Amino acid sequence: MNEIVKQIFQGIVDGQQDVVAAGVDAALTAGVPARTILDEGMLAAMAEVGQLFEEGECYVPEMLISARAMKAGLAKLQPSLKQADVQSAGKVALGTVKGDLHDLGKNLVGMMLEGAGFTVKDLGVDVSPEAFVAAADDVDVIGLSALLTTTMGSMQSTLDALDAAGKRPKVKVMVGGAPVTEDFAHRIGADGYAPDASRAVALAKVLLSA
Ligand code: B1M
Repeated sequence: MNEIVKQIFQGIVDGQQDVVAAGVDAALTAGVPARTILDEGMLAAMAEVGQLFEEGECYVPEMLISARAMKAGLAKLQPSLKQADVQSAGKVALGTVKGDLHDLGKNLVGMMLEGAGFTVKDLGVDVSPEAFVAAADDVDVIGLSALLTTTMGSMQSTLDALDAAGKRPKVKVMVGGAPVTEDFAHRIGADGYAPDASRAVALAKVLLSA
């Protein structure tokens, strides 16, 4: 692994915002591709933090500090993930479902969608089914993110609420997040599932052309 990318990785694991932000700047200046910084430096580091948490080697406060460091890095990386002057490819409302406070994955999906020319309305975290229903009239696609097995049920509740409010099939629904699978997406009646942010962009394009 590139030395600066290693520093970014370790900075996230150690929760050092300044090291991560400076590392991303330095890596971009050195010509390291944004995708490499994201995949090898940042996403790999968050996976490591999750592993340490599972093994009881770190706790919630440390996870939070690592998440803040990742956010500082993402803020620096965001302009490189965007293309300039792209016409809006469609409108997407994105949110982390009710009961779930994890937002890094959702934010990354939003950044990549914006980079591909989508207009993104970020509904935030812990978003109620009612709030998704309220957003449905203004967008083409709704994106639901969940990181906890316990909040996957909120995806079902959100789809049920959209159905009950008569918002489907006018609006397409895509789902994602670490515990979510293609099979689960089918079972709850979502229009599509994406395992990561790049594939979320590809999926949104497919859903809009359907
Ligand atoms: Co939490 N947490 N957490 N946590 N946390 C996990 C998810 C966990 C797997 C850790 C572990 O045990 N190894 C575990 C869940 C276990 C389970 O449900 N099976 C867990 C737990 C248990 C908890 C708490 C319950 C801990 C506690 O309080 N005892 C608590 C729950 C709080 C709540 O939400 N109600 C909690 C809290 C937190 C923090 C607040 C401390 C912090 C979040 C800070 C924040 O987001 N602002 C946190 C963190 C950082 C994590 C880990 C370490 C990292 C998550 C992350 O940001 N990854 C995580 C372990 C792990 O995932 N390995 C863990 C980086 C991010 C870019 O990836 O979100 O997966 P991800 O997004 C990916 C894809 O999933 C996909 O694209 C993204 C980019 O490729 N994707 C989509 C995501 N959304 C998508 C939507 C799409 C398409 C693709 O379409 C719409």
